[in-house]
Amino acid sequence: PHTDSGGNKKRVCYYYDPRISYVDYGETHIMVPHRVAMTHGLINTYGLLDDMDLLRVAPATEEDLKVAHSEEYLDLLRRLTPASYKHDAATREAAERHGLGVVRDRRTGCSTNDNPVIEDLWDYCLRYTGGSLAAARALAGGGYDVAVNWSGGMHHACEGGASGFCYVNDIVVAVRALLGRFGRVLYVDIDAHHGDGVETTFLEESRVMTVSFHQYDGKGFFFPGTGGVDDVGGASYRALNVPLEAGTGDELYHEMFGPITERVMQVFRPDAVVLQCGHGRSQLESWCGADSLAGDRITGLELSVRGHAKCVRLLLSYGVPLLLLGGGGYTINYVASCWCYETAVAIGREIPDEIPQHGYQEYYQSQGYKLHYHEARSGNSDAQMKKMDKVKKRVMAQLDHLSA
Ligand code: TV1
Ligand code: CA
Ligand code: ZN
Repeated sequence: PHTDSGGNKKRVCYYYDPRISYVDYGETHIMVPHRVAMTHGLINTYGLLDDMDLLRVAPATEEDLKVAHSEEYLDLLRRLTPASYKHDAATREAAERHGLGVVRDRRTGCSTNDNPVIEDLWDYCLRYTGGSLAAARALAGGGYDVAVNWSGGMHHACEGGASGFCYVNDIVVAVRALLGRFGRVLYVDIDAHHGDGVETTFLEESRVMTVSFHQYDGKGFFFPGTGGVDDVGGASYRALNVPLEAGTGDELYHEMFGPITERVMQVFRPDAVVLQCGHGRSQLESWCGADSLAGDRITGLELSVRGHAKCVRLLLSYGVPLLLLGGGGYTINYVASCWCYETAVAIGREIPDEIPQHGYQEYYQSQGYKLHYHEARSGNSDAQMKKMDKVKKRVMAQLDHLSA
């Protein structure tokens, strides 16, 4: 019974480490690792664990992380603690040079603590990266068709530093592991932010292609400000960016996603695919709204759970090994609903909308205890559709360079 549209049962493995869900970015921070425990709670209560193998693995090692980061940065990460950050000026300066702690933005002059120096930082990094690495190895071993790590997907971390809540780039580590077995690896990023760290890392790697769909304002207000349609990774055309306007709903999103990924599959012919499933709607209004960015109200992308999961469905349909990773997502009950549903999609099971009784039940009250809390918003405006059609044509033309 558990088959995809092609009638094939997918062999799925899944990583979950309860230790990650106790990690605390700070009381006011919007990144809440507890959401992976909530996701796991839903997955468990829907009985999805019966249809997947649980990957229980040791954390990554420092050696594993060296394929993605400089030794200098790793040395810092390993020894950084809230106490050393607070009491040792040299450590504090080094941290801030690498994007950690309270950092002042040179352009805006604003201070941010996106990447706080938290308790057990190093252990956290080793654990979520260990999950992505184990998942990649499970695919490389040939025993699975889909591997899942909802605690991974930290796409902004770069070689020498932290960025956008990401300390270690587990995606880079996982992609390199996949390259040990697969000839070409495609990275698709549906997080509402540009997957800049992964894109930059693989610009010179001819066996990797990166494609990011994200909210983009052309003015650099919306983080990280990169990923315009003409950002194609120089002459290689293996970095593709699909900038979207705030308010983009299911219909418009899939006018872009389906045709673009289909063409990518055709011209790049990947042997494995990595999908970063950052939640499509970024709930940052309270901070990025009218008060801090005068007049520029950021509404985020407006995908429904089904619309978001359609990306998973489409990429599954190619029958190429698929690594599913988490990423952003800041309304934790929505994130858990979305990732639970996507896990069900991966194993090919329909699950009821009504959330079964379980320990985290109370989190879902505001959404009426329904998985699908938000139905597809009816269409975007004609003007927006036309504008996006132009972007699509540009992207398609860029893809022609790869087919040559
Ligand atoms: C501490 C406490 C940090 C509350 C950060 C929102 C906070 C944000 C906080 C926040 C917040 C950002 C910037 C500003 C660059 C800075 C996991 C000029 C209410 C993958 C990362 C977004 C997204 C970073 C990560 C962004 C991901 N937005 N409250 N910080 N400076 N940083 O804009 O792609 O989802 O918001
Ligand atoms: Ca993205
Ligand atoms: Zn994001």
